Amino acid sequence: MYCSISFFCKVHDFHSHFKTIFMWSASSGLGMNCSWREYENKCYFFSTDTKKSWAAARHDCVQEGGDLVSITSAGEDYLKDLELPTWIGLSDLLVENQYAWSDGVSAVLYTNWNDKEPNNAGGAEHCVAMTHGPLVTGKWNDDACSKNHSFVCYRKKCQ
Ligand SMILES: [Ca+2]
Ligand SMILES: [Ca+2]
Repeated sequence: MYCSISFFCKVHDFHSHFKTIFMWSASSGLGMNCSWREYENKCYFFSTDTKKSWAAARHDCVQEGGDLVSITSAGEDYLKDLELPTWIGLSDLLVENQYAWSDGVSAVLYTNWNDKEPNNAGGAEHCVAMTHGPLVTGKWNDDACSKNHSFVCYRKKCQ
């Protein structure tokens, strides 16, 4: 179930710098599937229950006016809400070992690879998912793009 921006919004401030926007449909009761959140002037969607291939996940994000998330700094506060592994917008689909963000804009200046990643296992790993590292959650792994994972979209504004 994918949520439309047209659903009702309610804003919660639960600590000083993190504003969460909960979205739900009053009539259909779809609320628990909806999770758009505003963080530092961008709007994120977390597909908690929905798992898709990297391309299908990206398609959903684009349909909603966004893209798979680009991570360009170490601001990872939202990781605590994710079910891992989770697709992000990074891939080397075009040229092996040359990673690019799917939004076509963000430069790959920051990376957070897990130990021994990216390893392009079997010569067939071209899409990047956040996963668990030995000590910290949110480390990156190149994975097979056809696997069904949760995903995070982002767009510039929530409304
Ligand atoms: Ca690769
Ligand atoms: Ca890998």
